[in-house]
Parts: sequence; structure tokens; C-alpha cells
Amino acid sequence: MAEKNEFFQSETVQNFNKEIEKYYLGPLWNAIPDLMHKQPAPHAQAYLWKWETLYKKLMEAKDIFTPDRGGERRAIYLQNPGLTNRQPWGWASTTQTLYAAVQLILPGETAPSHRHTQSALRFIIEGQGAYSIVQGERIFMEEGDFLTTPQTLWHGHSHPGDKPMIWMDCLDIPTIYALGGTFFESYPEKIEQPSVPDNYSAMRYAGGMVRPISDRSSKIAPLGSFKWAQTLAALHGLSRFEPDPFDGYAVEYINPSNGLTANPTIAAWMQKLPNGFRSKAHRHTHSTIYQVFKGAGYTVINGEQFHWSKGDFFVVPNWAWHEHVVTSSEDAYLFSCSDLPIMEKFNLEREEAYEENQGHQQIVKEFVPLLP
Ligand code: GTQ
Ligand code: FE2
Repeated sequence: MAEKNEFFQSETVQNFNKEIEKYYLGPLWNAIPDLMHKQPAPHAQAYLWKWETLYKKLMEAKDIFTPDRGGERRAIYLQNPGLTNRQPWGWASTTQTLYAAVQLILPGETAPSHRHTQSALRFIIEGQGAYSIVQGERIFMEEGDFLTTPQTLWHGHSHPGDKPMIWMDCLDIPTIYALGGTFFESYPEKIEQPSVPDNYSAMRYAGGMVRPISDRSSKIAPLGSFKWAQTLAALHGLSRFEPDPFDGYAVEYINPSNGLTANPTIAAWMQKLPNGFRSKAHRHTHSTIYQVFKGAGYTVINGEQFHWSKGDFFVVPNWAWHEHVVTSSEDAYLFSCSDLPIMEKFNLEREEAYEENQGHQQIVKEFVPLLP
């Protein structure tokens, strides 16, 4: 090994490496250990954003920015600290593949209709009365609802209600950016006008496990919003049985016309972790962004303890050991989205259970969140 290092540091090699750089050429012998490491070594870090911080900054943004001043939406994104120095790669990246943000809309405001090649989803955190208009359908939003806007669909938001509304956005922005596939277009008018009845798709799918016979063939987004009451009912049904050792009681939002994930590139789950629940640790190729919808507890990620409570967001990077513990007397509900479909499409998804110590990591560090 010492001999190897000496060789790489020798003047002959160093000079040659420098020499070919001038021609925009590079030496593989220098790069291969970092380029092709044994297992995923993401630059994205495990991280947690407290709700207090997010909320305070959104409230400060209220007067500084309005959708009427351009810029499309009042959204503040979660920048992974491991990716900030990698602009433009890593820009607006919560994980290496996904972007997450909190978006605030005030009564009377309209965020203009547009469409793009990024797929989007929304999870409603607080408030009600605003709607998202997706392909001519006004979808009124309530806490706990999940909305999907797969790529290329027109969408805009407007708020005829009387209290501020906050939701989570998740888009595959870093992926589409890296792939060079970004297209964006503004709608010719400020906001699209309705062409179908309000909440059309949620009503068409109110039956749950049945689909309209006209939706037998695969459609991009036959169901635009998944109502909280239905998600909760599904979780209650599951809760009568044994929980999954890693994820408790978890359901995935699917496209009912084809059974695949509701967004082609982003998986979205709601999981219920009953009070006192302690999961076993595992790791997988895909990376996940969590939003704490209800309850409190902590997640151990590669030996680091992240305490969370209602409203917080946290990230589990690729291939990181993680396990969840609920400490609140009420059950915890975690919304999450991940790049699982991307990993699966590239045949990269692998999973491993933590075998030592009955499946539990040692806690070696406690994460200290930044507060406003
Ligand atoms: O609401 O359409 O957070 O296009 C980022 C890009 C939200 C949106 C974001 C978007 C949107
Ligand atoms: Fe958008």
C-alpha cells in the first residue's frame, strides 16, 4: 500500500495528471476509489429541520415575497448541508435525488398555473380552504391529504378561504436537473379555469379499492388527491395485526389505474407508529424525506439520535442504518417520500437488516437542531 501511495504521489504521475487536465482529460487511476466505492457513500447527510424554524421563516417570508411579484410560489426548500458546496449539482437538494419544501399560501392569493417535467406531490400540513387546480380539476385541500401532480400536468394554486395554508412539496428536481430533462412552461392565463366538477377525481375514487371501468388502462394521474380519512381508515385496518418490524403500519399512495406509485419517480407513504413502538434497524439504497404529521419520538440514523415532534422534517440518506422509536403517548404518523421508484428502475434497490444487538444500533451522538 505504501508503495502504491508513493507511486501516486510521485512527480511523474502528478505531473502527468496535471498535464492532461489542460486538455479536459482525466486520469482514472486517481479517481476510481472515490467514483466506485464499495457501497453507497452519499454526500447527502442525515439532517433534521424543526417545525419552529420552518414556520418562523415562512411567516417572515409572508410580507417579503408574494406570488404576484413573480417567482411562482412562496416555498422555502430544505437544503441538505452535505450538498451545498456542490452547486449547481446539489442545489435545492434535500436528498441527492429529491427536493422538499414548505409552501405558504395566504387567503386571496393565487400561485399561477404552470407545467414542468418534474413530478410533484403535496402533503397538507396546516389549514384548509385553498385548492390546487390540476388539469382543470379544483382539488380542495385539508390537513393530511396527499396530492399528486406527475410531470407535464398543468397546475396552479389559489386560496378563497380565510386562514393561511401550509403544505409540503416534494419534487424530483435534482434528478431531472442531473438528467438534463428540464422543461417548464407558464399557462397562458394566470390560473386555469375548472373544466370538471370540484374534487372530481377523489369523488370518482371514493369507493377506495375499486376503480371506474373507464380507468382500466394506465393513466398518468386518475386520482389527484388522497383524502386523509381514507388513509386513516386503511391504517386502522392494518393496525389490528402485527406491525412491520422496520416500518410499523405503512401504506403507499398508488395510482389506482395501474397499481404503481402515484408519482412515477417518487414513492410516498403514510406510516403509523403506535405509542411505545420501537422498530428494528435496516438500511436500503433509496433515501427518504420524512415529515412528522403527528406524535413525537426519535430516529437513530447511523448511530446519531434525531429527536422529532409534530411538524419536523428529517432525511435518511441512502444506505444509512435507521430505526424509529415513539415516545409520545399518542401514536405517531409519519409522512414520507423517497426515490424508491428511481432506484428500482435502475435495478439499484437493495435492503439489509441490522443483525447485531437484536437489530438496534448503539446511540453514539445526539443531533442538535438549529432553532430560530
Ligand atoms: O407548487 O408548483 O416547491 O413548481 C417547487 C416547484 C412547488 C408548485 C415547489 C413548483 C411548485
Ligand atoms: Fe409546479
